[in-house]
Order: sequence, then structure tokens, then C-alpha cells
Amino acid sequence: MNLRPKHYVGLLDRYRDRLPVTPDMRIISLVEGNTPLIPLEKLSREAGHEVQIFAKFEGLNPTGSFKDRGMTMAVTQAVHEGTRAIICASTGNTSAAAAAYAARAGVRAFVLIPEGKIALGKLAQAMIQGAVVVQIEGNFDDGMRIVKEMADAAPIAIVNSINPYRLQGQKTAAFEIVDELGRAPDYHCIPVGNAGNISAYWVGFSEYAGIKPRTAACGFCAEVCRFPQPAVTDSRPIMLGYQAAGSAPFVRGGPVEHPETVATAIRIGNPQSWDLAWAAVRESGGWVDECTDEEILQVQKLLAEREGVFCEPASAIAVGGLLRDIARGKIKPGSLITCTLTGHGLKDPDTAIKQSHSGVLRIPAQTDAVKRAILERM
Ligand code: AN7
Repeated sequence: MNLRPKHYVGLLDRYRDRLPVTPDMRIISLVEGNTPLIPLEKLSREAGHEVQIFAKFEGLNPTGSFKDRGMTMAVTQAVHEGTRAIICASTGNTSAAAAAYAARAGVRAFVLIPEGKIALGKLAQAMIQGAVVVQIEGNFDDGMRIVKEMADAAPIAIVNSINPYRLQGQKTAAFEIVDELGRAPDYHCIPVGNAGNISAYWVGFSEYAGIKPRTAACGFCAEVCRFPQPAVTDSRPIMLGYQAAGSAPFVRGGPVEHPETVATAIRIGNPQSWDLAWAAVRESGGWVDECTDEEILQVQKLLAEREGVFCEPASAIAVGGLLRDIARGKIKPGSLITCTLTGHGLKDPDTAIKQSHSGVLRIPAQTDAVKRAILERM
């Protein structure tokens, strides 16, 4: 007998056969996942080489970023283990998701954020959702170090992506892409900060192809996920990771001590999933490259103006890097390409307004003046 509801109730339910979900678990969910795969028709045409580009718009998750996928799994597991409190370091989105799922579960959330370098929307989310917000006089990497030390000292669950349950939840985005396209894309483009998400996608794409990736994340998955499940597709994409030039440890070949970028979400110099991410890139035959802040903002605006898709700066980098690699001839003509837009543009209204002020006209409140202004611009 099928006891599952007919309507969509979240990714832990939809993909429970491939996740560490047991029947006795209380599922903590905001009905996350099931995000749209939006064809970027104009950008594809303009890029040429007969490419087809799709955006997996993760900004449409309940808290506005892909973090919800990992958080539903991590908080469900933490509550199952009897945890009363969760903690994370965050550049913003993880803290927003942690606060929301903690509220849902009825546990306390402690979030460590870098002072002054967090987008306004994310701060608002963490605050109103009742998390204890701790602004540290340091950056994300400082916060991460402290969180790891704290968890040894107190009975509290870390919900950063070093928690393997986070990656398990996040791998479902790769499942959705393949389910939607009916095949794996040829390339998948993704921003890289702490490097958990690129690792999770690789696990997801690999599992769907019936292949066990040579990564520790899948070692974990083999224990709890009853892998292998039946293969759904026979191929995996080439993984392309993009970093902000001022915060690009994977491009530099080692940690960056003072990371800086307008894309504050990925202002991370010492990524925790270093080995997993490299395994994903190497095993897939892909690469990691960087974009300047200028390129990031330009492409954020391009996506908004030309496609009507408003993502945050850190997300735009996936498309920015891709378009450049297409122009350089690094992408096979005729390819089917997916890009993860990791977070919603509304997260960071300050940055959006700052680079769009020329779009606002100031005129007297008179019909004539308005008419003239409009007719001049038709
Ligand atoms: C919009 O919230 O690390 O490479 O603390 O918010 O898996 O870290 C955010 C990361 C990309 C990078 N895009 O993903 C945090 C945090 C957005 C993000 C990333 C983040 P990872």
C-alpha cells in the first residue's frame, strides 16, 4: 500500500530510498526542493556553439537558497539523535536555513557570522527566526574554526557542510536535474565557497549513474544509503566550479588568508570540503576557475535584465564563468549545460540597488513630466 501523500511534501520524502531516512524519524521540513530548471534561451542563443543552458534556480527554496536541502536532512538527523541545539558558522545563507529549520524543530540555533560582511536579507532571516546571532570580529574561516572547537565542548550539533547529512540532502538537486532532463547534462556549473555543494552534486550525479565516486562522502553514503540503488542514467556531467578572484583558494592551490569579494556568500579562504571538491572536479574531467567582482556583478545584471532571473552575486558566478569558457572555446559545441543559481537576489538588496541606480528616474509628480519621460524611452 502506498502511504505517501500524492502531493509534493519535500525532498526527504521524494528521495527517501536514496537518503539516510528511517521510518521512525520525525521529518523536519519546509517542503524544500523541487525547484525549477529554467531554460536560459537568450543567453544560450547569444553564447552560440548550439549550447543549451538551464538554470537550476535554488533561490526558490523556502529560505531562498540551496542550504534548505542540506538543512532538512541535517536537522532531521540531529533531532532524531536527541540534539537540543544546533550551531554553524555562516556567510549568511546557512544561518538563515539553520534558524528556520531549528524554529520548525523547536531546537535552539546558534549562528556565527562575520561582522559587517553579511547580506541584509540573510541577517534579517536569522534574526526574526529566533536564532542566537553571534557576530564575530573575523571572517567565515574564523567562525568555522570556533564552531568546530565549540562542538567538542558542548552537546550541540554542527550543521555546516562538514556534517555529512548536509551533503546527503544537497545531492538531491542533482537527482532533480536528471529527472527533469531525462538524462545527465554534459556540464554542470556551480559556485564554490566552502565546497560542500559541488561535492554533494557529484555524489548525486554519480549515484544516479550507478557509480560510486571515489570520495569520502560516498563512503559515508554506502553505509547509510543502501547504495547502490538502480542507475537512472548512464553518464555524469563534467563539473565546473567557479570562485571569486579575491577568494579563490582552489585556483591559488591553497588557503587564502584574507578573502575578499562582493559575493559575500563565497567570501571563504579555507574551504572545509577541499578533498571532496577536488575529487569531483578531477574525476569528472572538469576544472575550477575564477571571476572578478566586476564580471560577477555584470552577469548578475545580465541574468536579471535579459532572462528575468534575479539571483545573488555568488550565484551569478556559475553563469559568468560558463559564458567565458564558452567564448574561449573550452565547452564542446552542442552541449547541454546546467548551472546552479544557489541563492535568491533578494538576499542582498544593497548590492542590487547599488549597481542599478541609473534605472531610477526622479521627476515631478505631474502626468506631463511622466508622459515625457516614458515616451523618450519607448
Ligand atoms: C548563495 O552560508 O557557506 O561551496 O555559510 O550562500 O557549498 O559553500 C554559503 C555558501 C554558493 C557556496 N552560493 O557553496 C554559508 C555558505 C551561495 C552560498 C555558496 C554559498 P559551498
